[in-house]
Amino acid sequence: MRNISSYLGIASFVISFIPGGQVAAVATSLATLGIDLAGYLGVNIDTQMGWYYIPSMHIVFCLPGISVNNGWLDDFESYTTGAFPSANWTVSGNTSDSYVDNTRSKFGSKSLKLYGVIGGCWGSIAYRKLNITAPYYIEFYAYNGSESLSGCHPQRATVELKTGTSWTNDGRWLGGFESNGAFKTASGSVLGIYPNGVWYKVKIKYEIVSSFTIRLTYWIDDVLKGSEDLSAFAYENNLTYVGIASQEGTAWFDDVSVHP
Ligand SMILES: [Ca+2]
Repeated sequence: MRNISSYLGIASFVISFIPGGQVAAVATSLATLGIDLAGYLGVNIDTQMGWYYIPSMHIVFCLPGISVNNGWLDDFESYTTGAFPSANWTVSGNTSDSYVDNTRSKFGSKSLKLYGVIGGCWGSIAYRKLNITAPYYIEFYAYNGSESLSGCHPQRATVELKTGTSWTNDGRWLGGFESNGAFKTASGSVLGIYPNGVWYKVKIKYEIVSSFTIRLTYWIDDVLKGSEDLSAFAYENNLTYVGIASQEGTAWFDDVSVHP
């Protein structure tokens, strides 16, 4: 069970839900989600079943525009298919062939497809304001395409922090998938090999340890893979955007979130 009251500023709202770990079936039921006095998440599916707690369930926030007090979750369901989700995201680098796609998703029916020019040096990066202060977690599901990469940064799905919404701004690299499926951390450590064509859950914790040091901790598919301490940049406190990208070729992202 997970205490979510700290970043939900409301007592109850309507959600749709799908069982954790299952991709195919998407429940159409609507349920009422609430938080008890201890701050735990509960769901009322119908009045006969009453309230019970969620052991393992993937919650999709389906009311567009609900913003949590500290962070957010974007499932890309509310955007127009075929268009870039400009209401919340800014694209930098390659702007063509990057859009909300209804042909592939981890949850629901849509995801964000990003395309970096094959054989080029022109990735596609989508930036969104973090709306949170450290320490925090960045989570997303990524699905890497299988194109052969030959450009000057032959990587697939990657993630970074940035001081603004342009690839030219100062940033902090957080890591990503290499062309061979290796996930490399910010310092270049390989966490494992993850073949293309599969959805992976990436979770990264960002902490400011001191004015000199920050710490990144990595999970892939909820398996803790390790952490590393890195020297803080002078602009560390100005890293207020997260950027998800496909450096070359196609990568899809779903359920991107930032939370305490
Ligand atoms: Ca989705």
